[in-house]
Amino acid sequence: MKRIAVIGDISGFGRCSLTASIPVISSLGIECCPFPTAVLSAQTGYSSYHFIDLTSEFTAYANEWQKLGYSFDGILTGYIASPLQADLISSFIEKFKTENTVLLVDPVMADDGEIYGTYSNELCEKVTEIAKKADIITPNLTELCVLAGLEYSDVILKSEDDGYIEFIGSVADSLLSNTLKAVIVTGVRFKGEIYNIVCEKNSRCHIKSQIFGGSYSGTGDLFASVICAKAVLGVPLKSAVETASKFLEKSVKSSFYEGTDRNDGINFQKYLEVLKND
Ligand code: PXL
Repeated sequence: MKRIAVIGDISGFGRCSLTASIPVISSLGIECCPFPTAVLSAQTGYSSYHFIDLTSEFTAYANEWQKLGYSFDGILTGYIASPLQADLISSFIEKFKTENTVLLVDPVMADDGEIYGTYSNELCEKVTEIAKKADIITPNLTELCVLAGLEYSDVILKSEDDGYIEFIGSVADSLLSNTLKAVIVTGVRFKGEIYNIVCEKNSRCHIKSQIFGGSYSGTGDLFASVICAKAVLGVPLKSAVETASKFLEKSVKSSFYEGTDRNDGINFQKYLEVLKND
């Protein structure tokens, strides 16, 4: 059986990070090995939560995995709690990534033109360095701007132009390298629809979805988990992104009509079957 290591927090409420990755990856017939970086009573969007930082346990946990001698078909990283944790994740990648491992880095840092409160400049720089080691990254538009060194306000000025999606694609292309084989820019709003833009060395395409309400907790984590699992299974990225977009559109639609609070995440549990359709 294929195996993916997921480095991330576990939050009691918010349907994000590990509570999103474990069901998605498992439902695709892949063993999901959680590497918990923190335990939270609820994700950080809630007005109050208890945060148990597991950074001091990181090395001992990784050492035990090394002793077991297991290897991974995929490694997935997302939300990072501190610069020290970023360094530890870098060393984890050095130890566990082989030439057969798909490394998907979701460069969680920012959204809607704003850097998250818990992400310092130092942490953003470290996330940018980790992203360079990845095979696939899944930034939203704000994170793409940070990675490419562009001002979000300059990019958004073009958001009414016919060539907007092509322009974002060209920015994403500029990040591709010998290591970084694919950049998937997620959740770009354009002319009343939401676009996921897939940029690979010799191809570029986009998949559109309908918009229901604003942003919800955990959608980026669910998306990255689907893409990592599908990549490990050898599914072409365009098809993986089509499946992930359909899965998210249905889950967001259900939550929107139910009136779910954005912090509580989306009703993805009802639609895990959609993931198997390719
Ligand atoms: O979904 C990203 C995420 C993951 N983990 C925690 C978070 C967030 C976003 O706010 O707070 C703890």
